[in-house]
Amino acid sequence: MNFHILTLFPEMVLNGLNTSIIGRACEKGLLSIEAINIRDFTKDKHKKVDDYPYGGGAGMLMQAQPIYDAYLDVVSRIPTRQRPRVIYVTPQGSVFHQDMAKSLANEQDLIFLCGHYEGVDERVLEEIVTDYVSIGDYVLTGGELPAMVMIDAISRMVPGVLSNEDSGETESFHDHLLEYPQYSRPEEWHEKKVPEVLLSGHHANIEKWRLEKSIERTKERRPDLYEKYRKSLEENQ
Ligand code: 4GN
Repeated sequence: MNFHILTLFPEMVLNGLNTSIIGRACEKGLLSIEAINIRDFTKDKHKKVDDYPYGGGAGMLMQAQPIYDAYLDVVSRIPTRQRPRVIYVTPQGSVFHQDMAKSLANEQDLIFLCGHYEGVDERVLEEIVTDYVSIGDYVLTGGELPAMVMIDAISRMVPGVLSNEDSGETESFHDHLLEYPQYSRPEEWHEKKVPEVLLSGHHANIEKWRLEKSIERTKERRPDLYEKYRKSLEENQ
């Protein structure tokens, strides 16, 4: 998976994505992450990339030209098959979720466009964007953090990025359920004991306990998800 991020703050995204699991996957060659500085492509002699909105209104807009030329530069370096998907991160997009992360992980190349100021000239969005995606119903100062969130979620779905043990984590019967509680050493901490069943070595009982806890927790914290879980059980009968 090759990520290409069009941004005015390349160091922000690169610094945020070079640590831990994602950083190691880059070293292993499973992922590549490049940040393209949109400002490098402006034809303005003062390196300007923004201007006032026609019709008036607050703030500035990112202009079409530097974004489009940065996009053309990326596309020219991608092996020519189909047009790569271009994700514009915006509060006006469909809300990102795990299934989207899984399906985007099958792409060879993904281009992310990160906006700033009050937005981006609509005409360049019309020409290059294939997917409008949001990470939730709130507004941030720039698209970099949402892009990083999505890239992290997509990357962990790329085969080999997580250890084999971890990689089944979002599969099968765990669908629509929250994770069960987990415990590590010591066996007692602040007068709280680790649940007895987890020390029993009885794998069937442990699985049963974990499923019960997952269900309990989902019902309590995410009634909306619990409803989906209940419906999927009904369908499988
Ligand atoms: C995306 C972008 C929130 C999201 C953003 C989101 C930058 N805020 N919910 N802010 O995924 C104007 C130009 C706001 C770009 C945009």
